[in-house]
Amino acid sequence: MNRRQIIVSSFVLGIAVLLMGCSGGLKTPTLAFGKPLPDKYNSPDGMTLGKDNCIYLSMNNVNDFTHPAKVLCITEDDQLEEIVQLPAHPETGVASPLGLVFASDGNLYVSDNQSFASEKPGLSRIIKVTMNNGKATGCKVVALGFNMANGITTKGDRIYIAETNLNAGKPHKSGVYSFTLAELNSESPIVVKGLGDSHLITSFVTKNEDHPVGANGVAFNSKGELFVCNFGDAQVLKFIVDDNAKVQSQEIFAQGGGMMSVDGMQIDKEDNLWIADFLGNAVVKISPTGEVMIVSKNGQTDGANGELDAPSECIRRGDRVYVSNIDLTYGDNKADKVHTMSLIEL
Ligand SMILES: [Ca+2]
Ligand SMILES: [Ca+2]
Ligand SMILES: [Ca+2]
Repeated sequence: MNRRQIIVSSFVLGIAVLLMGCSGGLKTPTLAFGKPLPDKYNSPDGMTLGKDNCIYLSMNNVNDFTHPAKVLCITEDDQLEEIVQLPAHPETGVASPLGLVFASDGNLYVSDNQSFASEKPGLSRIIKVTMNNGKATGCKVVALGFNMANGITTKGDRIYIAETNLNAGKPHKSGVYSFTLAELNSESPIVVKGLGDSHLITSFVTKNEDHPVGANGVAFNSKGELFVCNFGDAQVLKFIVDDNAKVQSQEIFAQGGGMMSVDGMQIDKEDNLWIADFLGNAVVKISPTGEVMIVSKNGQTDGANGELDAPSECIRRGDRVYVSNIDLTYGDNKADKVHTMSLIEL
């Protein structure tokens, strides 16, 4: 290109960017709660909407594990309330919750991902928090042996949980386990064994060797179809599973489209998938037909003004989307001292 061509093409690019801005293509998030989180809440992650319309939130605290991990709720008027402090793992001395979900028994099931606390495989767990009228009445470990327990969801009398790393060499493999509530409520916890375990309903490969991070967000839509995020490949898989959690079919539902990764996922009442793109610093909406829309996105930041800062989960409540900025040191992100959640008005 000569100088004139460069000037013209820069001008055209400038107009295009301006038009995107004018059409309101990307939404600008603000600070949830109008201020940063206190140090005792330093790494928010998984969220689920309760029947009481509170958003239940895993406060993982990986940025400073000296503060114990808790489950909080975001009330309808945006107050943060503590539900329970989770039991520390006997070997690592911490709990490290990611996904959480209410099952049909009314109790909360929480993924405790110990891979942030120790390099030793197999330490991650499922913790059941017994709930009564919005109050936690106890915690019990109901399953053990995961390497990286991550997203968790439910359908009928079953729990489905993403295992982000099956620890099976190259290429990177991950998958989804399913358990009945009855299995999880026996006297002794279930111990999973990885590939070959009868509870593992599917396993798949992540091709991206720069980011060998697999199954992450998991969620069912209103038709009972199961969606699973494959983080490193920026890919969402769709599964048809029967009531016994046998996979009948699977396909790639969405991939790429501006997404750099797919971390936590929640599905709204209109069957839109809401996905946190950790690597892309973005919040993504995927329509029921698989159309990928980047709703909000920004560069690297500490998040002090409400920007997305390594977001790991987002959830819609009414016309607002709440975003957990886990702000974990990974990829281009460096954990910083400003702990935040973002809010996007639709
Ligand atoms: Ca996650
Ligand atoms: Ca931050
Ligand atoms: Ca950061």
